[in-house]
Amino acid sequence: MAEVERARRLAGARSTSVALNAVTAQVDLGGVQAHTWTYGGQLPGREIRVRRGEILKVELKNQLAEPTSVHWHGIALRNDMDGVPGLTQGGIAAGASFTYEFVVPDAGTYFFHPHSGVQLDRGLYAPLIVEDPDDGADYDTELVIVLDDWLDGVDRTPDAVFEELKKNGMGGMPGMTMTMPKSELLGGDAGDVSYPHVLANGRTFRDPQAVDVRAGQRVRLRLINAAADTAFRVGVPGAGLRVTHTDGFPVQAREADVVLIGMGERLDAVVTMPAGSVPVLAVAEGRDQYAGVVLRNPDARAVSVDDGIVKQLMALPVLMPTSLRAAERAALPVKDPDVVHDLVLEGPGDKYTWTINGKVYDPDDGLPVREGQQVRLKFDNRSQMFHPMHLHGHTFQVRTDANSGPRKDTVLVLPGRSVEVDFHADNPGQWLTHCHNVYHGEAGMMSLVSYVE
Ligand SMILES: [Cu+2]
Repeated sequence: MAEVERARRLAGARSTSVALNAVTAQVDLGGVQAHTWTYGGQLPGREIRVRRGEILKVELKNQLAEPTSVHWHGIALRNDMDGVPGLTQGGIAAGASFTYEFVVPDAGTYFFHPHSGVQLDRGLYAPLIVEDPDDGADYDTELVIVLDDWLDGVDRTPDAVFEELKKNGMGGMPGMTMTMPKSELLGGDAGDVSYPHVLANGRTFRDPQAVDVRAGQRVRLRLINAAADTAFRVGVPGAGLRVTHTDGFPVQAREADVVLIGMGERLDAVVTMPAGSVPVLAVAEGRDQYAGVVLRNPDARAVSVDDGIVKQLMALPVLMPTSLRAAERAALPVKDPDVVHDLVLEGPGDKYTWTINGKVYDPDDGLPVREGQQVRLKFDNRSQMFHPMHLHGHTFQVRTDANSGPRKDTVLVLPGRSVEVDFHADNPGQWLTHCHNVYHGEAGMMSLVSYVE
């Protein structure tokens, strides 16, 4: 057992075992039927819930017709359990099984999904909630909401979409740029793919999930963006948000009306239930689409999720996660970096390539770091589209003037901007850093943070 893994294991740590089946299934998206790939036949897959410090053991049975893998997004786990085929393991063949087993070191809101092709844009995702024994003082109940953009089994498959993007190359089809979503908030293009639906907990706005909550109860929302190509504005018109965590880690609590959540990001916020019924509304940024989950007092009629409420939400100011500050207990010590790596983000090139430092992903070409170093990554976005840049196996602190940005594992880098993140190299292995737009990542926008001796 590696030294770092030993250090993570507490004597007598509790262990949780989960059986996970990757299977095709027919799912009901709320009036829309879709044939897709799922965990256990449901959408989202059933949540896994453990406590900080526990050992999680998951046996994945691949009942799909193609190889798959499971990546535990945001978890600082042992490298050989990170679920990246060709880097940390082989793909799990059709009909085969693989057992993931690792210590879950940090509490927070996480999720898991394949790291194989564009499978994430099917129904293969589920929440992973890591409880902190000290949690619960500032809320009464919690609600996990997973957001997604949807086309699989309705329109085209994600693989067909990716082929189309590559065929059309730079700039897409003639006239296509006109119809692609734009966003002032995101400073450019809001997406590369059009989706017939967006979903909250697997449901369209027409038939949303409804949850009973009594007036005055404080609900901890655990928001997860599992979309492939869509950022969401999320708010509760009629009640404010108290933002408490981003990407699992606590922040200095901030009141907000609306938050923006990019692909791969998570955000926790407490909402105090008013009288009647309110939606937790998620509006697809730059697109005319939305989804929601309805909160209602047991005696109230559920509010409908409709254009009127969307209009209310769109008039409210938006909090960007990068403007949050790490809570004192989550902040990393301020240190000068031992090594700085620049990552220039560009695309799309011919045949829809997205590059880092002019190159598409090459598992043999990494950004070297040494264990114990303080590392700075500088993401420099020279494209017209935002990129949610994700780092495996670590969380970083976003660098701000005051050096006190949020602890995160996924950070939005807007067009023409650069973002610096710092982390301590304390988890040896080969770790991807990549764009969490699944099409950008698959088209090359991935690089490797590579521990060297
Ligand atoms: Cu990207």
